[in-house]
Amino acid sequence: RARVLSGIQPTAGSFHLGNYLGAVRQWVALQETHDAFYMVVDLHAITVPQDPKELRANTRLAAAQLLAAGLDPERCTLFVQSHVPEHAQLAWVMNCLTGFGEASRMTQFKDKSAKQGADRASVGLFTYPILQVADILLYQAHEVPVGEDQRQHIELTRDLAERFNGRFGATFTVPKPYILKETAKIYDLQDPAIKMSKSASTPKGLINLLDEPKATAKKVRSAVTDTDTVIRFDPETKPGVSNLLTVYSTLTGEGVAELEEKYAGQGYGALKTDLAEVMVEFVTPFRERTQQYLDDPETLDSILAKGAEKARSVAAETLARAYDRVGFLPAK
Ligand code: AQP
Repeated sequence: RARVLSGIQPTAGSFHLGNYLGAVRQWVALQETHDAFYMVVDLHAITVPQDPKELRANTRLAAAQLLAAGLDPERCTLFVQSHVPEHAQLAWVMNCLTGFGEASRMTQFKDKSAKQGADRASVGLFTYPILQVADILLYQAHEVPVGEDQRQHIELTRDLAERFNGRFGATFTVPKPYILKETAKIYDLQDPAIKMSKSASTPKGLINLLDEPKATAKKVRSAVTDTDTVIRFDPETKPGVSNLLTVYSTLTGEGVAELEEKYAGQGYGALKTDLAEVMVEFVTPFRERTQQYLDDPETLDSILAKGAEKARSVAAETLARAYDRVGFLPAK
């Protein structure tokens, strides 16, 4: 079986619809066909300041949401990044292989540090993509299921894997991004020119899966569309409507063309009302299942402990090989 690896930050509390449709949904599907490793990336979370108590609670909450979304610990390895110290240990080596200019070109860092003010951004935020390189290479992952915003980081991972292999001999699998075209980028409901994101979206444009279903339905019904009334998938000229059609189609399995036909001659109101209902049907059981996992922290923690053990056995082997190749003297 080919291997996949991906991670999600525990920072925001609730996952948003972009996280789910862009990434987590694919994780659930891939556990059936691949040797799948998924993690809650708490090391990445502290690249911006976190309250320790909240970070701990949000880490469990992220794991609970992943299980509620359909990850099955019998079918995949689910763990917390900081439980596997090899991530930080390989990241150091990767830091030393990365050019300063190369790291400076990462657009996510540029965007995020611009928002915080360049002087306030941490060095951790700057090197975060390199930690991500280590995350992926440790597991010799063939594919990395993510949203479009992560493509550049996967490119960096490929470059560094090739650089290491070229300099020290074949060590790492060179991974490919696994990005589904349809859901690569879910847009903000109020501003369909920007991606839905926990930091850039306004509360009305961001669908948090754990919000009150009623509030979510309201956000869908007040999504920005356009002044035309035709329901047609055309991301260039009708980004708002197209985004709604993508979400609708992915959640129900109905094709976009089918939906265009179903709503032909009807206004945007009908589409939005129905999508609001589809969304409520999706988030209601998701919230309940998440709560069930949270109510039983012992089971949750034991799932994560087993996952970490399995992840560590893979990561330790890769790290040992990489350290040997670099020329570190083995500890006796
Ligand atoms: N709008 C999106 N459309 C498709 N995929 C998305 N992802 C995030 N937003 C969208 C994908 O979700 C996965 C987890 O991302 P993350 O750990 O970076 O989560 P986040 O920090 O909560 O995501 P945000 O909202 O994108 O954060 P900020 O505000 O920091 O920019 C990734 O695979 C990502 O591609």
